[in-house]
Amino acid sequence: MLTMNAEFMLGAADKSQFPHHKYPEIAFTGRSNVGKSSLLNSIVLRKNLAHISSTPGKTQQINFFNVEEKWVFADMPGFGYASTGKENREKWRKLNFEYFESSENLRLIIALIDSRHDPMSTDLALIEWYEDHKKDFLIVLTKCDKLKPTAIASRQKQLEHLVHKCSFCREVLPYSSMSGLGRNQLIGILKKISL
Ligand SMILES: Nc1nc2c(ncn2[C@@H]2O[C@H](COP(=O)(O)OP(=O)(O)OP(=O)(O)O)[C@@H](O)[C@H]2O)c(=O)[nH]1
Ligand SMILES: [Mg+2]
Repeated sequence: MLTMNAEFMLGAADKSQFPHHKYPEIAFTGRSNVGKSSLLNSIVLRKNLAHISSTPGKTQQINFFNVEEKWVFADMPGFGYASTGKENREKWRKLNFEYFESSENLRLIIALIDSRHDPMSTDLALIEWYEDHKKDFLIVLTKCDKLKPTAIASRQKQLEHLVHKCSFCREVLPYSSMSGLGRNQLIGILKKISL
């Protein structure tokens, strides 16, 4: 498998820092520790492009990466980390929604959900928001290497049922950054995206 060219562009802690460029943007969202940075690294097949952390909730900015001069990936700050205070939650909300609302190049939001757990209320609220605001999104079930095939299938069914009335959900994709499960399908989806 070929690695992809990928370059860190910048980290944005507020709206004034969002980058301007000519590529379609893909945003990676989900709770802290769900595996956003690992997913990003697994797509480009580089271990350390996006910083992987065992301490959740560290990244409080949106990190932008130019990939293959084809896409810009936005690694969003994670949510739901228990020790994050009210002030941080408010900052997180503002940064995320300002980005979703103002990015003209945003073409797909990848909503990551840990395949081992039920989705959190924040996951569901975000999905509802994407649907209401007509934002194309894709649900990626992470860390599937930790589950048996039957458990993966039932988690996939659960999520498919949750979104069965959504017009903007592309699909629910089982994924593992470790085994590569789902990578080819995901790249297939990315390749069809244009501005
Ligand atoms: N087994 C397994 N572990 C994974 C997988 N993806 C991520 N992890 C582990 O989950 C932990 C968190 O991964 P990250 O990629 O840093 O998660 P994140 O969503 O970027 O976290 P924040 O940036 O803190 O929001 C790390 O210890 C990873 O090694 C996967 O597909 N399989
Ligand atoms: Mg991360």
